[in-house]
Amino acid sequence: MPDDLGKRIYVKSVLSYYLSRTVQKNLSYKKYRVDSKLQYFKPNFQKIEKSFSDEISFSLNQDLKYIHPKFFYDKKGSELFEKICNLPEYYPTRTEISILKKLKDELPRYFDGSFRLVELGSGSSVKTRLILDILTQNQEKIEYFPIDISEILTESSALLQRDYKHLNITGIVDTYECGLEFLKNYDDKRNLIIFLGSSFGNFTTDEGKEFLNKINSTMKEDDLFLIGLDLVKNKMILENAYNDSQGVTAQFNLNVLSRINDELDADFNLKNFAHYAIYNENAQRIEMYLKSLVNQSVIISKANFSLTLKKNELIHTEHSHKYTLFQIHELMNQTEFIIKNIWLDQNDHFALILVSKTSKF
Ligand code: AVI
Repeated sequence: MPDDLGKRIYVKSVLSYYLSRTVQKNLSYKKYRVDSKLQYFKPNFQKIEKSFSDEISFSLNQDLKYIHPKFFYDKKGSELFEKICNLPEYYPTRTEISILKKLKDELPRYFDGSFRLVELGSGSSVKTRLILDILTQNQEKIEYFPIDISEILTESSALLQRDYKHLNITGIVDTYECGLEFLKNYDDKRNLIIFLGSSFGNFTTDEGKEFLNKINSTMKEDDLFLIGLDLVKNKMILENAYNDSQGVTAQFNLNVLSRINDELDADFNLKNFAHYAIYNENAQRIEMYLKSLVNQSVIISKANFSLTLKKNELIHTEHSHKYTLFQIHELMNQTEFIIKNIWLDQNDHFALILVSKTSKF
């Protein structure tokens, strides 16, 4: 008879085996048809995931306390992130857009035949539109498959539909990994998968490699993958981007505590915390923290958990990795991708990398 922990691990592994099998068989997604041009798929089964409260009480109970960055993005956090993207100091968004604008003639050279656009994250943004504009140069009809865990994709899809008459949208409401697995078995059409905004930089090094391996394994031979990565640059430019003068990044960081207060009935006093972001040159990453300004204790009622923090103690909230071109080549090599092209902006601040699984093109 296994002990309690053993039992839990056993149940979890049986469940994850079951879940991955059901994904592979494509049986477990339910189709929701909104109209003739908009449908979406949602997993039929209930995903067994750790709850917000379990994750928070676990991560705040460590010697080095942390809150996973995925928790930034409640409604308020997503709005604040949109604001960050438009800040003068936050160069990644406008720089990536400037590169995409230059790809109008070059990117189609890699498209022999028609492609479906698959976006990791759901975009109603300028960037998705720029890619759609590029694809419409060669093909009249476009299929767009946004994959996003949040149902926000149904809202953003409606906006795109309004502006693109020959667009058929199929949203997949699931994690990127499961969504891609679903797509792999969906049909034989070729996919252009895009993962923009340097969101990849928020993974740890191991998570990142695992993620690229996963994408590679779900791609078909002649699919293409376009990824945006932020590059190593002057420390001041980097630190200013994460310490903007209007304090929006600080609000974004602190908002995660408001979220815990609201959703888990906690009593974080936001005045007792400060936003702290520095560039760690050795690790090549921005590290973002919430710094406790006093000795304090906080109760998180719904998690049945209380924590004490010393003055100046840090809660880690985000890593944002920056890469050199050499590292990008290495990373793609290690994860068995073949680089078709790398495009940079005029200051070499940001890179868009197009890769495939084989050297066929
Ligand atoms: C979403 N991600 C790529 C952003 C970044 O730059 O790492 C999140 C962010 N955090 C603070 N500012 C922006």
